[in-house]
Amino acid sequence: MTISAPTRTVRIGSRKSQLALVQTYWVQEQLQKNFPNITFEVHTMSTQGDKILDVALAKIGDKGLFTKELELGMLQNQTDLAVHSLKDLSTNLPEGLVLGCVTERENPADALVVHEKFLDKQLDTLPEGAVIGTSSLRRLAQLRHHYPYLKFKDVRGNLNTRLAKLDAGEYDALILAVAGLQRLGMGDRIHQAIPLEVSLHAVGQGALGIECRAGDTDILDLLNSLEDTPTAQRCYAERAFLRELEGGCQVPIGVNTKIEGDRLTLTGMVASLDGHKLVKDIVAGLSYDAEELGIQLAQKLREQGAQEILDKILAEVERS
Ligand code: DPM
Repeated sequence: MTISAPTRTVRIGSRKSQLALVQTYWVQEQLQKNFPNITFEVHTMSTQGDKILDVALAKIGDKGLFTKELELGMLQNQTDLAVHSLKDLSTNLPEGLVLGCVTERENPADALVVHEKFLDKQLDTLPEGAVIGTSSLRRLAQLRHHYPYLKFKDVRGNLNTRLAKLDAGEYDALILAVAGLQRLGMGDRIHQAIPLEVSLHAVGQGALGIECRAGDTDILDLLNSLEDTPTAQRCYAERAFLRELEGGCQVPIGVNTKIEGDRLTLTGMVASLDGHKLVKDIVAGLSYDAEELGIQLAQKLREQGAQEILDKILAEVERS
């Protein structure tokens, strides 16, 4: 079967959340534009992560929480590709599946969203004891490091649920991804983009990763048309860094990357949950060597104690 055959239908797997659907419909539209003779269908599925809403993310672990059912769909030939927020996609994919492309990244930063009583405040000027909602260990550890006088409280649920809890006064502020808020048309809730000096973002944040079967060259050709090379190189460096540290998605590991000409700069940090220990370093080299740079940075941070920090967190999360 060739991809130009007018009868071909390509089945796209997606989670059902509002954000997932916005992202998937965007991918469908781009593919439809690039390949008008192919029919692109969206198949929605619930993942484990959508069902377990009452347990802190850190405790349920992260092994494919938001991706497993979508991956099974491809392996069982019910779908041909799956659209993910790249940051939710494990750095070790199941046998038989590959990262087919990485799309152009939006602003990868974290955002501060405040209750109306704090509209005149910034992260720096929130009062002692202000309650910040987040269930990201990465955000928690970095903010505790910089603002030890703030309070932190877990928050789950989709964006609308979280914002409703904030507006109802359960929290004084939330930390959310700029990209997610923007894609849902809620960019006006972004009170402050958090500076990178305070919070390094998650690996792959702000980019979409599209997964497909290894060796499915028809699909890989289609996905190639959506790849943004600079974003892909940055994300390959970030993912190699995370993979090398054997961190899942739910660990206090943050990154930032820049590409200037053919040079890629990767900054990374690992922090303890109480924010007391934070190791951070930077590497630079040819963007062509993206994965090598990620591995180098992981080794550098390990020499500064990153492994001990991570081992301790793993033990703590298992015990709790
Ligand atoms: C992962 C994390 C979170 C999501 C952990 C982290 C945030 C959880 C929370 C791996 N996935 O960032 O340290 O704060 O409770 C998620 C969001 C997006 C993709 C929402 C968000 C949108 C942004 C994007 C949940 N996954 O981070 O506010 O596509 O990068």
